[in-house]
Amino acid sequence: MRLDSIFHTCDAPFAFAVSLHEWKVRIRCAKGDAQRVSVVHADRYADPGRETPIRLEQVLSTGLHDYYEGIIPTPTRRIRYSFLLENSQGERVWYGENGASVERKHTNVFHCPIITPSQVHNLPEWAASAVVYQIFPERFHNGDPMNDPEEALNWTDESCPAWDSFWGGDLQGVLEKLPYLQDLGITCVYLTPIFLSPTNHKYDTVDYYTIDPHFGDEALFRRLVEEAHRLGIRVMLDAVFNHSSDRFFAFQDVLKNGEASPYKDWFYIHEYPVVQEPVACYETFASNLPFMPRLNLEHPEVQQYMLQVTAYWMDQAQIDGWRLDVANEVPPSFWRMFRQLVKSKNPEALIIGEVMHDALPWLRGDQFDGTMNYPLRDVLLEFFARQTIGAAAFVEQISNLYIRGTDSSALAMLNLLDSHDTERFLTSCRKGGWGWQPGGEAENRLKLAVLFLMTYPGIPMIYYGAEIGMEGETDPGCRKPMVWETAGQNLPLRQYVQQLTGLRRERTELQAGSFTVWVADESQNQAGFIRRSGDGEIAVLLHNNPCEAELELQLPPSFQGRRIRDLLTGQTWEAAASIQLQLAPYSGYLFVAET
Ligand code: ARE
Ligand code: CA
Repeated sequence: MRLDSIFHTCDAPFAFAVSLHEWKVRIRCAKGDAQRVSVVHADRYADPGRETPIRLEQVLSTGLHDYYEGIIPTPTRRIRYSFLLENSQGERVWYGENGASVERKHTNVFHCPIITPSQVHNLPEWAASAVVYQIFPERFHNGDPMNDPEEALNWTDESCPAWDSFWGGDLQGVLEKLPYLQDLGITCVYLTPIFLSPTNHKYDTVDYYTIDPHFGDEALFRRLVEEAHRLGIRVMLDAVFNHSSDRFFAFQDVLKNGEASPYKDWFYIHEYPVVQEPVACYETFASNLPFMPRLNLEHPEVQQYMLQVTAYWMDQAQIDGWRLDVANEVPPSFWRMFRQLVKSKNPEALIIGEVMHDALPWLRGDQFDGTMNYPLRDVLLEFFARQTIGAAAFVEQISNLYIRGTDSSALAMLNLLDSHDTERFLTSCRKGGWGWQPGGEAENRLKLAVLFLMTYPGIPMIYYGAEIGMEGETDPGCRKPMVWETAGQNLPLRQYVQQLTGLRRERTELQAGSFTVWVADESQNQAGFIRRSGDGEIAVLLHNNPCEAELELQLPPSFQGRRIRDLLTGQTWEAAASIQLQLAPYSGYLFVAET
């Protein structure tokens, strides 16, 4: 057995509490190396010899490794455990925190000293079944022309957004379109910032307690949340605490009073007098954006200020969660306080951080529930839009992303194809693959990606307008005004998205089910996986191929000999071990076994 490939550590994502009395363990070993893997466990204070073995299940496989996992039940909440790996030749290897050995050593074990409540990452109950819709309020719908900025353009003006364009979208607009969102199957709306700010995106907050007057006022916002709740839609706001606007009162005071300002430590000022041009003498968001001074969230006064802002909007407007801007540059110590406050106000509030890379440090249950899943988006761009990786690499990468986190965080990742910061996915599909793609081909690839998004673990997010085929380059091109005339909307695409959000909301397998790989066929470019929950199983097959295909599909063992139905088309097969399939280009299936 390849001893150098065996790996476990008593820490996420290899070990974590699923509840106060359940400890999940994962172990990795060389691909195909082990035939049987077990964990042998006991209470930490039990005498040697009192251990119980549990056979672990092989859940995922990547190019080099197999992953096994299982749950150790623990009435006492304190566990010692080691692993036993066996291969087909009868070779046996024991593995504990000091490594692998052929002989069992009772001191070579892993320790979970005690599971405490704070180690258990509880998600809001609604999270796993949520379908989120991201709205950039300036561009969604203009419900009140009276509050438009002076320079607002005509809504249907074809011109591409510039960094300083305004169109007059507002909260009244969002309120009026809630029935549209309900009809689309949306259960949660995430609004990019809405507080007072001079820019169209409002990521430079002037006053955290005032709704921007071009968007409406506090009473209107409260009405919007109430009405959304009445329609079964939750509302999340954007928490932009990493930086403020230079017009924020505290920074204005620093500009005026320099070193004498009581707010000087609220920011990272390098020297006095404070200058903004040509280079800011203080830290800003990104590099040298003088209008976005970075806030010092290590400072107790700033912490208290932002915690009060957080409490205010949760109390006043009953919002359902927060998306945290530039979350990875704000100190984790602040986010821990933030989480405690948010969950004490509303245990069902969802916290999603904006971290564009591996986010495990923030996802241990003490900071965020999930993060915006840009790493997944990168894989989806390559497989579906650009067609630069094949099914084998795709399956490997989505498996790796899945086991990068804990079970809770996997279900709360905000999975997206695009956002207000990226090129729209349909535009990427059109550019990718085999040169500029005409209508159907690019759209078919987008549809297959949507099918994936609605069936993979995590919360699917739709960026406004994606459902009707809107296109655009990266910021600011991706922020065009929403197209509302039906003549300009891709209605069949919208219907397809609606069908999938429906399935996502109906089928608990797709919400909280486990994830295992089923197909990775490089020659046909087909990927498949199974979502399994207490209610049943759904086998998802994605034929990411511009050509039709005919094939005999081998079913997963639990589907064999049963009546198979595709949830998308309703087509059925009386099955043996396999079924005959005629696959259209870029088609997908959601198989269930009915009898
Ligand atoms: C815009 C243009 C810029 C231009 C600037 C000038 O996009 O090119 O220089 O205007 O004023 C907000 C606005 C943006 C605006 C920006 C600055 O929405 O339109 O930029 O403010 O004024 C990194 C951060 C990540 C951040 C992205 C944009 O890590 O947190 O950059 N995302 C959030 C929001 C944005 C918002 C801000 C932060 C600021 O979602 O909308 O911008 O509040 C790699 C790196 C990432 C990097 C990413 C994109 O993936 O790994 O770290 O993200 O590229 O650059
Ligand atoms: Ca308006």
